[in-house]
Amino acid sequence: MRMTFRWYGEKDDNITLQQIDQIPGMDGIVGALFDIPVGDVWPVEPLLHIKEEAAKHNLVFKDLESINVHEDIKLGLPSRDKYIENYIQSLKNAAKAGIEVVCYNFMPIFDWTRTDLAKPLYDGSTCLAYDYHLVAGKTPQDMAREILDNSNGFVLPGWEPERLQELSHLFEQYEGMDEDGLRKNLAYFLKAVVPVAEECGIKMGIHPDDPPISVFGLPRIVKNEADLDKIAAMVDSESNGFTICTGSLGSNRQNDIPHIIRKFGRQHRVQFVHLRNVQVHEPWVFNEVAHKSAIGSLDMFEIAKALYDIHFDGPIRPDHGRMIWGEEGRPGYGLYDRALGANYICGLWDAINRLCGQF
Ligand code: DNO
Repeated sequence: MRMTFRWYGEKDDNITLQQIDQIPGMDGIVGALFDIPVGDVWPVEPLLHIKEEAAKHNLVFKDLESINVHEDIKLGLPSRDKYIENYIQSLKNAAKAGIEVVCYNFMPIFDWTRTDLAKPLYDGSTCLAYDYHLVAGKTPQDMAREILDNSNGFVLPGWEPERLQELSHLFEQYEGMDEDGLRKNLAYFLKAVVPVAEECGIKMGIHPDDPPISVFGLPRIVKNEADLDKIAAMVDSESNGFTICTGSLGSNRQNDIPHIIRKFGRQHRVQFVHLRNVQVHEPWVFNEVAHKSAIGSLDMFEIAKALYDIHFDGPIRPDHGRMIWGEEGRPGYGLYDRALGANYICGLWDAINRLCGQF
């Protein structure tokens, strides 16, 4: 595996590459071009620039999160072909810059959603949390406003202001679309994009819906094993793969993550892994916690063991961390707790490697 850390770039991150390099066991960064509007082509040069900067700090840059999919593609509008062409060009350019893995999602309108970005825990740390009781009675606008107002001045991934300005219009456009309708649009996209990804050596990994349940009546199609089966069947290629995000899938206790990893790992469809622990209090009421198994609902050892068993050699990143030790930063993406998470995962991996001793 390649241990990686999500980095928002020189302009947008308060964490430096040097700090990331100082985290034991860190191999690389996961990056993106945050100033390119969704749907436009990503050029090669700025990707090469990130690669060079990362290399100065002994870090590789092979993983993108995310080239976001334009809403017109998800909606299946006639204009989608133009955006698909652009997506294909972005993949080709990414490949020229040495990118191997591209994460994306197919969630209508909202990317991840939370009802609290700074829920206090018993020890004074804060974390991201979701409670479906708190969504009832809220409008999408309320939710968007709350998330943007509480982001400590940072742009949050997937919450691009230009998209959110059009919320009401977007909701109208999705009226009447069910899961099958959205699935058809994903299949159309994948049939066009995956052959090119395969040709240029890129593995695509769709990110699960976060949380994996319909929010505000919008369809969601990446929630569980059955959904992943349907996506895998859309295009028979390793480049049509998955980002296994344990915090997203794991917020539904019905999802058996080690089993999902083994099953899709055998098909060589696990391309990227986000490791995060969550404490699930009741269905659709959960908060994020430190990575250590005993603290949350997920057995991180079993998850790491499943990854080891499939000989996973792609990127793993510690996902959302809490805010600890007085840090102020982008919610979910502070330095300290993610660094602790990476160290914990490396410890698990070393121990499994020593015990099973294969690679
Ligand atoms: C949130 C992230 C998501 C993720 C996208 C992938 O913190 O996990 O924004 O990057 O859903 O496309």
